[in-house]
Amino acid sequence: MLINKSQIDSHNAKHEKSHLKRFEAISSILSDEGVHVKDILEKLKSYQIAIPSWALSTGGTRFGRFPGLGEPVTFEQKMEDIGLLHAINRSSGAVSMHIPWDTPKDVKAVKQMADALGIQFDAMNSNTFQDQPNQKLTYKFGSLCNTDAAIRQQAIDHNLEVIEIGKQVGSKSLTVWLADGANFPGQQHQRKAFERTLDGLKSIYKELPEDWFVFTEHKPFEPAFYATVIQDWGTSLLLAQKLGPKAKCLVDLGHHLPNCNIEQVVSRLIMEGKLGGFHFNDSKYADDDLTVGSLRPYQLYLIFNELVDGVPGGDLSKSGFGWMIDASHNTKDPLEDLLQSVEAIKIAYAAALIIDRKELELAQDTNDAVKAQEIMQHAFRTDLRPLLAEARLQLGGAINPVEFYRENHVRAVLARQRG
Ligand code: RM4
Ligand code: MN
Ligand code: MN
Repeated sequence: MLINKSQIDSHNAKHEKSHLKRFEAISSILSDEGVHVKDILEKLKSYQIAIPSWALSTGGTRFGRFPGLGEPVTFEQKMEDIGLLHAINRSSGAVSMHIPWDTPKDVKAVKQMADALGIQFDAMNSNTFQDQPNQKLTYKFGSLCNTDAAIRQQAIDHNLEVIEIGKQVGSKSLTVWLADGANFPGQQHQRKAFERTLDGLKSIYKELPEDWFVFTEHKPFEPAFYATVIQDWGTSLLLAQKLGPKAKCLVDLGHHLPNCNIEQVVSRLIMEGKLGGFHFNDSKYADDDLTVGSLRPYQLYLIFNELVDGVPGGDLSKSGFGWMIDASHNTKDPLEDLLQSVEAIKIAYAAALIIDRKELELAQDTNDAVKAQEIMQHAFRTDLRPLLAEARLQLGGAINPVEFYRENHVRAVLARQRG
């Protein structure tokens, strides 16, 4: 299914008047506050968030999955769905591929399709956390950390294959998330498991193209319930430091123990030049993979505050970091959920851009906690949705993405086409 311009135009025509009223009101308030609205619009317009190829279908839990209608089966259909999202919100112009879930039969054709839809290839994701049909050796006791050298080699070879596919589509990075770890105390020699993992990553690092990065993604538990090998950002940073300048750390928001100060982790990683990118989601407990911003929008905003502060000019599209949504939308239409997630990310970004940084610094330097909180919460509580809508409008997207999706019965059309 393709979204045509007349659908977008008729949606926007219906909303334009009320949008303009809201946009002009907030623009004039922001200008009075010394904010350059045009500059913010440009930043919002150029900031793209990658959709992982596995997020277009309804997720599940280990207890069950309740798939919806019209879900994509082939990688081409997944690309088509990302194209739909991008046509609606003009902010989802990138895909993050997972191998082997989405190994394309014809890489060239997939690249052509992406080009036609205006979609870039973000980080590649390897998978050594499951056994695939016809796989020689099992990852039951880990991949890169495994005590068996042949299994470690199999995992290394898989990652090298992923890089090869990535090169063909124009990706520039590889994300390695390992399920490696132990379920029982004493099961695994902690230091040796780390050293074997580091050795494996070194072999992968050696084969990285010049202009590529490798990201390690930490996670404190699950599927290993006693200890994972890359359990937190400390271990991830250690690996990145030992590997070299092309190794960085990927922060999945759900991969932290409750109450972890993620914005501080982000700040430290930027400071060390070791932040690689994000997997956005939200959670109450751990790796819940809920819609971004559905539970802790303030935390998300604090993370963007660190990003805007840490990236020159606050222009995140030029940061080189990877930006991906990693959510599961168990009971929602995945496309609607992704539209909501992208919106939440951009709201947090916009709010971080309007923080009065000079005043904030002054408050911090004079230990004025009250003033600092006023400044931070003022930006957070300013309704910036009209800016997002305006950015979309300028790029030919829909003023109200979810409403557009529903008005045009996108899911019903997909269901009719795909069954
Ligand atoms: C993990 C992690 C990875 C993702 C897998 C499917 O929890 O978030 O990024 O590839 O799930
Ligand atoms: Mn993730
Ligand atoms: Mn996860």
